Amino acid sequence: MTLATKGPAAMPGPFLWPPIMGILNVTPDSFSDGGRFVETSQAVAAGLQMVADGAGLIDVGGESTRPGAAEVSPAEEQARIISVIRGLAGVVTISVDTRHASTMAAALDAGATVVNDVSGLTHDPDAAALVAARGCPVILMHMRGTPATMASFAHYDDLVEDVLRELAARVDRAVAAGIDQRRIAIDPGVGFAKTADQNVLLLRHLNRLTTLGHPIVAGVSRKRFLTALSGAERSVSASVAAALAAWEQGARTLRVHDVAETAQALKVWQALHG
Ligand code: PMM
Repeated sequence: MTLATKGPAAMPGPFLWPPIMGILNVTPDSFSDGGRFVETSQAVAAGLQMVADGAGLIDVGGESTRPGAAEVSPAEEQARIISVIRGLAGVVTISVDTRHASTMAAALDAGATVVNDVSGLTHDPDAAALVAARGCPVILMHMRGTPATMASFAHYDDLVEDVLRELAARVDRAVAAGIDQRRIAIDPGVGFAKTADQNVLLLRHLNRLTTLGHPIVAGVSRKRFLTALSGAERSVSASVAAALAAWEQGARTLRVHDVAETAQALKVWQALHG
């Protein structure tokens, strides 16, 4: 793995987080199994469609982090996503959704410019140093345990305070590793080591996280807790309603599957709120 900076040095200073981040999961069940080349071209086409629909950032991931999901090796993860990143590089800003430093490095070499780590750079001991060396913006998400174990860690003394404190610790750790704090965004980690009720409570009080002084990214799209609330599975309307509520509570980037619907709803919301 190369830790050194490749290509032009990253621009110093803050990063302007776009309002809509489109989700591009390149896992075996995401696209038709016509082989890797077909899968790559379908994934690139899906990414381009999300750009046309209003996404300013595309989040490319090759490992499912849904509750109970099995781990994927970095080699397999890279085989899934690197050609997709190359196909989209230069067209739109790309983040790589990974917990592995070697995948971060390969993705940045292929044209991604943002790192999104659901473990908040705690899973891989090389990750924080890599992000510091590359100078790229990074999303630090809150979770406990791993996707396989996180359900057993959903016990909090004071949910919002605990998430706030644990996110602050992740930010401190990242800054201590040399990451420019103006390039750090935080994410409450909806659905990660949280029950359905805890997700609701956290979203109601999301605004409290703004006290940390970092832009907030929120991912609520098609998450399981919405099924209980809406009575419908993977409902677009339920996802859009939750995304707007997160926006109202201070989220500045919405990580979504349904880009067109969310972008349209956000435009109306913004117009009506002056
Ligand atoms: N959720 C998932 C994966 N990556 N990254 C961030 N920053 N925030 C999230 O909420 C998040 C994430 C899992 O959802 P998916 O399976 O729909 O991608």
